[in-house]
This record gives sequence, structure tokens and C-alpha cells, in this order.
Amino acid sequence: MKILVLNGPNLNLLGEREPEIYGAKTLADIAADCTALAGDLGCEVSFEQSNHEGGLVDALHAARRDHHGVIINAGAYTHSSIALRDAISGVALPTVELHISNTHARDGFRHHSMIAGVCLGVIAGFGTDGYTHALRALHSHLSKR
Ligand code: CA2
Repeated sequence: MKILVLNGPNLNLLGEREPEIYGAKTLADIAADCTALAGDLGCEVSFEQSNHEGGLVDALHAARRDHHGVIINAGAYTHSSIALRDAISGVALPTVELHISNTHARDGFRHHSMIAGVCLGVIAGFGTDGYTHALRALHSHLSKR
């Protein structure tokens, strides 16, 4: 079982800015946490980050070939990208939408997700621990299929 953890715009800055919202961990720290958990669960994870909408679409298309599921923190594209919604729906891999912050407790423009309707489920508000929560949830889902 192979799972892609895909991160969108500005998430490469994790651990450097706004720790009060996004915590102190870097994307590399999160990748290490997920890799350790994947070892325990007996699955494999790969990680990608892009600041570009098309880069995220390309990564989803590539995942179709050899991955079984996706965890996506699409960053601000969550709230705007029909292209990303179409890619998630088109690739048809079980996908978990993940947010570090509780987007519903923030600005009104963060309350709507363009992608939630084509995702298996949504995890938001648990800080960077949300990545391992999402991995457990997706692994459990895929194990039942
Ligand atoms: O809570 C999340 O995970 C978000 O997806 C983060 C996005 C935001 O646009 C979404 O509404 C919710 C923003 C990511 C920005 O990441 C930064 C990390 C460190 C410093 C500055 C930005």
C-alpha cells in the first residue's frame, strides 16, 4: 500500500513562520513522523510539495499509476481550485483533505472547500499531528477494501 502526502502553496515555510497557527514542525519533520508511522502500519508514504496549482495536478496524475491513496493539504488552493477538484475526482484515488488549522474557525473565505466534496473525508484543526491522523484514517479505509 502506497500513499502520497501532497502539500500545496507556502507549506514549504512550515516551521519558519506563523508557529502560533501552524506549529513548529517543518515539512521534513512531518515527513519523518509519517514515514515512522507508515513503517509501523506496514505501508509506504511518499511526499511532494508544490507552490503551483499545475504542479499539484501533475502530482495527482502521476500518483494514479502507483499509489493507492492521497493525503492532500492543498493550502489556499483548497478554497479556490476547480482544477484540483477535477484532478482528485478524475484520478479517483481515495483522498483525505487535511488542514493543520481549523479552517472553520478562521476567515470566512476559508470556510468553503472546493475539494471536500470529492474527498473521502476531512481532518482539520489538530495541528501538524493531523498528518498522522490522516495516515491512520486512510490506511484503515484502504485496509478494508
Ligand atoms: O491549515 C491549513 O493547513 C491550511 O491549508 C494552510 C493554508 C491556508 O491557506 C488554508 O486555509 C489552511 C496556508 C498555508 C501557509 O503555510 C504557511 C506556513 C508557515 C508560514 C506561513 C505560511
